[in-house]
Amino acid sequence: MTSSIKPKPGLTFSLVTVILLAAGSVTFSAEIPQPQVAQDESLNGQRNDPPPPGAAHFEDCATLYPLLYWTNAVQDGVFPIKPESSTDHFDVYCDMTTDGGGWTVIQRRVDGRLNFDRYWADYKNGFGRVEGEHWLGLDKIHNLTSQNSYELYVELQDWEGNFAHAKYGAFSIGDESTDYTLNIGGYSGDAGDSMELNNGMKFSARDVENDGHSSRHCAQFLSGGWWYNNCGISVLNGPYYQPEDYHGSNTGVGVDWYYWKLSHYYSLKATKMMVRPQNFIRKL
Ligand SMILES: [Ca+2]
Repeated sequence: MTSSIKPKPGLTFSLVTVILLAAGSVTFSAEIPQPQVAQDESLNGQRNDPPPPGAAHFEDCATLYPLLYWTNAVQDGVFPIKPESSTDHFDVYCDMTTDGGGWTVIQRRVDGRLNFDRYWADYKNGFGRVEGEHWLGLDKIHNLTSQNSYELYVELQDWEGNFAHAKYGAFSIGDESTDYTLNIGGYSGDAGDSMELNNGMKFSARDVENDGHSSRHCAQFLSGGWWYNNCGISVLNGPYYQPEDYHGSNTGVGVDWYYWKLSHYYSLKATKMMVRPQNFIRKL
């Protein structure tokens, strides 16, 4: 290692921050990663650069939250994490403000710039940019949700400025040998439960048909990867439509969460899926 090593553009880290935990006698030192603008065009694969200082400390955004809290630095942003079973660190978007914070975002739609009609390999590895529209990747979601008991928060926004959410007290997916089988349950919220019907289903993508519909290839028919049943009542990875595009549409295809609008013909404006350990405590 020489002095020629430069930090990656866009990455800045505050140096040592000492936190005196409530016990008083325990001193914990860590370098706190600051929110950053990710430079990666794609989430495919692992990053090759050395792990940023502090990255190895955080298995998800929930484990990072206390450090931000005790330094009065709680804010949403992009941070590096490394789940227990991951071979390397990677960037995620941390939602530190919704419903107590500590959420690791696994999917986000905001403006339709990113194409979600993709093949298995893209859904496996992830695509997009974590500070904007993206799919974190099935391997990473598996690594996250297999290290603890996790919950899922789904935030939805419509074109009239309304928000709704669906929270699931239990959420995990299997590894690729199971085709990322979905385990989900324990719904609460005001968006309606449009996902427990998919419990136990394998993931499907444009080139992999694992759905429960006997005559339709759901991932092709609805143009996005998902844990389809037959084909089901939620597709947050469906094609994105602007209001002038979807109004009057009778295709039933889009960014769909049936039980909020009680319709397959309303394509949502924004979605966010994020995970957090069930035992997360907001403030120490
Ligand atoms: Ca089928």
